[in-house]
Amino acid sequence: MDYQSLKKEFNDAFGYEADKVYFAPGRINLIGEHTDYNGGNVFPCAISMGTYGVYKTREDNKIRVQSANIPDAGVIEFTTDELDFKKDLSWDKFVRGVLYELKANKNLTAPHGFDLFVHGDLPDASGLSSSASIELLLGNIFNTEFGWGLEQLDLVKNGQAVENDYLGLNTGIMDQFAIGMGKKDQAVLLDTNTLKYEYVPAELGDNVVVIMNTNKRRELVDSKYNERRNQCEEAVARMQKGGVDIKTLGELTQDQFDEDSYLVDDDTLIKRARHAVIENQRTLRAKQALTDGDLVKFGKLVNASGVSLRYDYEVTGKELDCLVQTALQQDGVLGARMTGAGFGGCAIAIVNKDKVDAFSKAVGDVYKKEIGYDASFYVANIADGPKEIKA
Ligand code: GAF
Repeated sequence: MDYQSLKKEFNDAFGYEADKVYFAPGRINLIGEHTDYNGGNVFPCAISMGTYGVYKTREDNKIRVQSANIPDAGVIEFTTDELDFKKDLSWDKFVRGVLYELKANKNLTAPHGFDLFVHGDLPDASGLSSSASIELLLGNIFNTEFGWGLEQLDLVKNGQAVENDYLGLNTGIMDQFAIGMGKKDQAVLLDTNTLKYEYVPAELGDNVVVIMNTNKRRELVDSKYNERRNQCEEAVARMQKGGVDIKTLGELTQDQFDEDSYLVDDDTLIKRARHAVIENQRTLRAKQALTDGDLVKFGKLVNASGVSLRYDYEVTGKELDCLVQTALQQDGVLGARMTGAGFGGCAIAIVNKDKVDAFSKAVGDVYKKEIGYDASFYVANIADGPKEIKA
């Protein structure tokens, strides 16, 4: 999306010139899925698809916002004091939520109102973190425009607080961190227990990451997501009761889990915990494989993550399974798995760059035949975090 057309969209909505254009990316996760709320490792990257925000300061305390992605909502208007959560809010829940949490946690209040036009090119609810993208977009706009001097990590944590405390979704910190701390051509290995992180060049040789979108909206994802989280916490509680001294599953090696898993004593809980423990270790092995340039091994670990998410964590479904299984049968594919929360949304495949068109056509044809509607395919460009866009 280019600067001029974004400015024009603002002008059409509000009838005057905007001051500035900002951007925050979306993210893919290479490996380390459903580990972030288990104190484990994740290995995501920010991508060039994301959310744009066109901003103009106001002198009064009115906030007016409009989104190209939700045109029916029109211009939504409120004041800098009207931030409380209400069930019937549209996408303005993010604007209010980001300001509400900054007030609650940092005692910061918007000094004046603003007009804002938002336009995202991330498919909505598709597992590429459109919510975290808008949370970090808004956090960065407010921090710059209101001169608050917060660190990017503060804005990352604020985004997570919006999810957890304002919207009531028990997500981990991966999405906001990947977006806020994103770096061009780098994946970020994050230990969600300590928040220590390291950039790792996403050097894939002759290969690229292809995003495969099921175009299935993630229905009921919030309740199933929270259920998975509760199951992991219950597994930890049972191990603690049996005398194992841990706070999260991320503290366990595979061998330790193996020896103490009898304490969990429930087949579903054992499967969930086993995924979290092994995926956490697998993420470290995958980071090592990528650093060593062993792309074949990296691809196999990506596949293993997918198997575990499908059979132990059970967060895939027929659409994601169809894309991943079909992808793995194609020529020039090193690995494939779902990415993000699952239950629909997107998968990724690591594909030889000369074979992307043939790959997308072949997988797309099978998907259409089996599922009945089209999947979409995009090559992921690994990109920087939030920034201001200039003319
Ligand atoms: C969603 C959540 F927001 C993340 O915190 C993470 O748990 C992910 O699902 C699964 O790895 O994107």
